[in-house]
Amino acid sequence: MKTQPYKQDTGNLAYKVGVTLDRFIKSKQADFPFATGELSQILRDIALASKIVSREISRAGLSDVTGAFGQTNVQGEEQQKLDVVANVRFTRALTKGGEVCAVVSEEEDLVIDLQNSKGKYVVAIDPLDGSSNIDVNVSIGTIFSIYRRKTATGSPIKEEDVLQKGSEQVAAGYVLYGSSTMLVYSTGNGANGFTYERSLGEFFLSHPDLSMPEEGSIYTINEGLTPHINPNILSYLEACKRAGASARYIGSLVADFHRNLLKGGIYLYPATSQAPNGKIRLMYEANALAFIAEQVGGAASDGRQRILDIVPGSLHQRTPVYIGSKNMVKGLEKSLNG
Ligand code: FBP
Repeated sequence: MKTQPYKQDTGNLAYKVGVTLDRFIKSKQADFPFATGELSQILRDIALASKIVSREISRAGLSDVTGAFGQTNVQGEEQQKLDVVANVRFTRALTKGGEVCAVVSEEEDLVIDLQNSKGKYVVAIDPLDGSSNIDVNVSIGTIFSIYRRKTATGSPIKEEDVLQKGSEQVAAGYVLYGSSTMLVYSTGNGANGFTYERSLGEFFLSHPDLSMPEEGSIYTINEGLTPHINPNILSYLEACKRAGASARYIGSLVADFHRNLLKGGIYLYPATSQAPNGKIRLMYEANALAFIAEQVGGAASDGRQRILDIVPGSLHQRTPVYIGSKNMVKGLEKSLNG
């Protein structure tokens, strides 16, 4: 039978739409030591849930998902309806995907055992980050960490499967629900960003091989905390100001982190006299962003050590967080520890 080779159309008629997240995951699968497609499936599950959550957020004012849900979570925080919606959407997607055996969520007191005897992975997730911004149409996000379980598949979930150091993450990332919805993730070979094309229902590679400037001119802290923090941090902030740095604070960790990743800067959530371990949760906020930060050439510290070296003692433990441009984090550690 006569055939002809496929000729790439070079005209603008059918302009290229770019690399979809799915194709990218497939193309990078070989980079991953345990490449059997399971991790790829988990990333797809997270992408699917984030598309649904992005839709819910974008139409929140038109549907009854704004405001409080009427319950408090283990942190004693009032759950927002969208917190609960996001928690259900991500947990359901990870369950249906079939590769995860347990989920640690900001919205759940205990580890969720997905009763999945073949699941090799544990996911820690902050389904909706930036709760104070949910109902005021300011950027919010989702943060996720992926670990391989330590014990044999099918055996009961043990503490060692869940309370793993951040350096044990096999993948991590975040979704930013901002002027556009973006997903940024890493499997330990650099980090890439994808933008959601709502009309096609697809994430497309928009920010390949992300890198964070080693130096920056943005500092990000809730200034309201300053009367209650270590004076050495105040001197560091004064030095930043004298060096011409600008203050930027959205109040959603994912959005503040993402801006500083692209522009250079440092996010600080220190210990305070009221909260000696700070506010940010290690397992499903700090660890994932620290993984990304290091993959793009930045740094993440609790003031004394790498966030990724912290040995977790409990699911919802908090940690002081200094994350962003490498030289700025180093400068902060120097100010803090003299
Ligand atoms: P949650 O919203 O998921 O609880 O996350 C914590 C957080 O909202 C971060 O996103 C943000 O950076 C910080 O707390 C804001 O804290 P504060 O209101 O004290 O400035």
